[in-house]
Amino acid sequence: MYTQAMDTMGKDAVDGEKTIRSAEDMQRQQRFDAHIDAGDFIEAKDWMPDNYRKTLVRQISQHAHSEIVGMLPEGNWISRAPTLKRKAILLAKVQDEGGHGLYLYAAAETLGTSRDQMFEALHSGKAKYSSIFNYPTLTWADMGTVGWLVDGAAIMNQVPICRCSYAPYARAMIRICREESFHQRQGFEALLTMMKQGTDAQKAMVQDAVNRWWWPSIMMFGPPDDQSPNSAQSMRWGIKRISNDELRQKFIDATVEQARILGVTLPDPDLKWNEERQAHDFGTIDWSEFWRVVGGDGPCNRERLAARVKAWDDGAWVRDAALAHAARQQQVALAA
Ligand code: FAQ
Repeated sequence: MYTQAMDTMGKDAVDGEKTIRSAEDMQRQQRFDAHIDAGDFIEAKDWMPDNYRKTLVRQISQHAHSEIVGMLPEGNWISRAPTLKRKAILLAKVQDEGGHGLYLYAAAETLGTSRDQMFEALHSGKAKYSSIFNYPTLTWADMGTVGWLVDGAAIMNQVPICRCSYAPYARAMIRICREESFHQRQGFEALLTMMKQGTDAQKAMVQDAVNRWWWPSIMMFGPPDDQSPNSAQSMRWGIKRISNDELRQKFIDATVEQARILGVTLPDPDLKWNEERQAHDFGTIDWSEFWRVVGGDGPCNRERLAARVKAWDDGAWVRDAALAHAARQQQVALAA
């Protein structure tokens, strides 16, 4: 009996340690929950639950990859922009997207995931990036339409992320949103110029681009709320502030009026104002297309991934040279 008690005590000491550790964890968890409930920001050095960290890395890396892959459909048109002004605007926009990717990779790095790990995940096809960038940019009107609709959808989705509970992500998003706003406006202005001053052929080109980009743009917000596995927890944690469906509806409502000003038709016969809901009803989204594209079988998935892998491989000598230079500088500093 005594011996057993001794044994039990020994075990208890070990279990006791566990109890103390989990009690500490519980306290940390309670403090974390209280911060989230109060709408406070979480900083990189603060304690956070593992799943909160994982969810952030998943979303931020997915977002960063979207910006970087998103440079490709537009980069395709830099050498073919119709005027010097349009070329300068497009160059600046594509450079901005590169910058956004870098802020976001840096935000994900604060969570303990290295850039190499994120690139490896992208290049091996494990990591996701936005479905929208797997569609081709066939004409110059696609440049205006990507700015108007794709950047327009991106801003609608990203403004609430400026209030994301993870502070480094929220801070990155403030600057990104300012730039995205310019991107959306330049797209709208490029289309307005074609629609108001262009030839019939140019107007038809705009309408064709809008027809092709409309449905993929409204898919950007992600699956419907009742089929979105991550939404409930991300909303609870304040990572997402507004749901996929609510953002999609806000985007559609805002875009209808802009389409009227442009003089283009949105390719949805079921799109109409619903007085009772004070919102537009719209047609059924083809979610099988969305999941096919997300799963790797969109029109340009293979091309996009191959371009990123090639850029990575072609850049190996630059990374090697930078590392060799840094090592040399260190040697010089040590010798001095
Ligand atoms: N494409 O449970 P949810 C831009 C995945 S940047 C591909 O609802 P969540 C700038 C999702 O990851 C555009 N995959 O997921 C620009 C999840 O899979 P997982 C990118 C998608 O995270 C403009 C699964 O489906 N913006 O455009 C998509 O709660 C012009 C279930 O979905 C951001 O990334 C999709 N569209 O909500 C650049 C913003 N939708 O990860 C160049 C930040 C969903 O479990 C030119 N991200 N999935 O394997 C977000 O706000 C969220 O991650 C959502 C998805 C809303 C995209």
